[in-house]
Amino acid sequence: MVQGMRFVIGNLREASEENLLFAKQLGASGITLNTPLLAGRGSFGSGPIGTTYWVRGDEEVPKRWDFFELLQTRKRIEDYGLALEAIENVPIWFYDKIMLGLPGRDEQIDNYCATIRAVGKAGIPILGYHFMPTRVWRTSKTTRIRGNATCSAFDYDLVRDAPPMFEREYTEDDMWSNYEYFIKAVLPVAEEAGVRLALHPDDPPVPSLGGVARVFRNLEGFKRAMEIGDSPNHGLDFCMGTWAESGVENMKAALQHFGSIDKILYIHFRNVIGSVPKFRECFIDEGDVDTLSILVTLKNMNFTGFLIDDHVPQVVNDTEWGHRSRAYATGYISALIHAAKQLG
Ligand SMILES: [Mn+2]
Repeated sequence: MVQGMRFVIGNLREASEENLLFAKQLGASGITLNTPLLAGRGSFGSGPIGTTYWVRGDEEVPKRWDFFELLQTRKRIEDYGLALEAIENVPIWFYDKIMLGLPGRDEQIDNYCATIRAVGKAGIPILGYHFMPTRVWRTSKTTRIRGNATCSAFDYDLVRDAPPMFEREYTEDDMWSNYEYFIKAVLPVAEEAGVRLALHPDDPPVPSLGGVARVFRNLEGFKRAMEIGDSPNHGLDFCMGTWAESGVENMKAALQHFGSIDKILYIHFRNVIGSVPKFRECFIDEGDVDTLSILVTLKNMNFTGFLIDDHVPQVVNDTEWGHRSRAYATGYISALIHAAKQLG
């Protein structure tokens, strides 16, 4: 199915009726799921996804996702007239040993390959992933912005000397070696399964956090990632926010480079104010990125992927997921796409 540039609703944990109706009502053509609540034990039936037990630390915690649940999830979404465009991120415990090069990583790789095969067989075209064993860092989650909304912010100076998160420190060489071991094992499986893997940048894009080097923080790192993992089934989950955290010009250079070689599979479309060592998140209409010009650039590149909102500020009386704020960001993105199609 070839479609033009479009927006979908992202960051959903489950394909609940409320979520799917919300996406449909905002005019989205589809959704993405992020770290969905899948049982991963071959459940053949009963009930919508997300109602299955899920106890972290319990022996029932799954190690992979299975075909039937993924298939039922896709069909459920399509029954609401929406496409399941991608799943972003397996749970971190599916591949923590892979990222850290620990004993047991081969078992995790086998399971990751099984997940890729299941995703492909279920007809889901993209699996997004990141390679951050220390995950996303922010030094404030309650920064006050416009109208007393809150957002997150980051100041590298406060965490440069943060204690290591693991028993040892991991250098850039360590992380490259762990990454190479992983991507070379899983990409052939993705090719066979007809699944495209999309790499999200390290957020925030700083050299190291918690004793672990962050190698996917700039153009050089991403070029190297795409060389090591050289395959038509490998590309970018282009997080505009994260790239802009390293400076708007760096973001534009990466967009130009990877957009022109058709490596951008989809976009996390958010804005940011400031850049490392210090930045804060913001409403989509107030950041450093000229968002309309980015849409025009994408249009002129004949970008045919999709855009989703990403982190959004917490506004008054919103839900924890942020329905109000996400509706605002998504409506803004929808209008930008419409405007860019008229311009350029
Ligand atoms: Mn992102």
